[in-house]
Amino acid sequence: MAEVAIPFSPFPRWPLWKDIGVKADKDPGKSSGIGYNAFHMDLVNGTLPPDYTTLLCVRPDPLGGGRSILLSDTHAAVARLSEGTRTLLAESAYHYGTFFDLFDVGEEYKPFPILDRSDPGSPGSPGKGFVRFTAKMLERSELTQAHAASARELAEELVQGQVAFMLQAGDYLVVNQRRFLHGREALQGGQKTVPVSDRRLLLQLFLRARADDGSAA
Ligand SMILES: O=C(O)CCC(=O)C(=O)O
Ligand SMILES: [Fe+2]
Repeated sequence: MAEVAIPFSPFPRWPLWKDIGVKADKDPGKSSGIGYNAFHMDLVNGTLPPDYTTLLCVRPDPLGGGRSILLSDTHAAVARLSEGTRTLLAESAYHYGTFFDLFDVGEEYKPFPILDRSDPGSPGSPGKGFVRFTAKMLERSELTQAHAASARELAEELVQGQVAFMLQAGDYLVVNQRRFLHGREALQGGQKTVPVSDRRLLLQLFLRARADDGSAA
């Protein structure tokens, strides 16, 4: 991957390849949880989210759940919205999650705009700033009624371009965060009957685009 972009670790406490196992007692909607991990951008509340998030599948869920979800194209979905909705999405009125002990992803962005019109994009995707979206904020963040409604409208457009597929052992998913969002369907019930060492396991690596890279679209 170092040929494509620069691997880095936003989490100083974790190794470069962060493992995502299965913890039956964790918040089911989060990384390593057993439930639906709603579609999102990683590090959505940093001023400089990773350009790419990548997931290497070491072991799929032996019980058959946990398909990966990909949604595209975020900019095409935005273009289908009304100007009024886009104006609301461009306001700094959204927030999600905590920002703690992170490295190389900028400052905490709170509140943030979903459409960041000040973001010039990356060298490979000029004019394509991040669409800072996480479906988790629809459930977990307090938003004004108008901003929540706009975010829901965008979510409805985004799911038009949703696909789900099972990562098999050895499969490697590379997600350009300027064009795609990602998530995970719930794992199959009964995870507590599976020994921890046999449960689904992914390794996650983040990448930063090179400043001189004109081909990373
Ligand atoms: O479990 C998965 O397939 C995805 C996990 C994820 O999106 C994350 O940890 O950021
Ligand atoms: Fe993620």
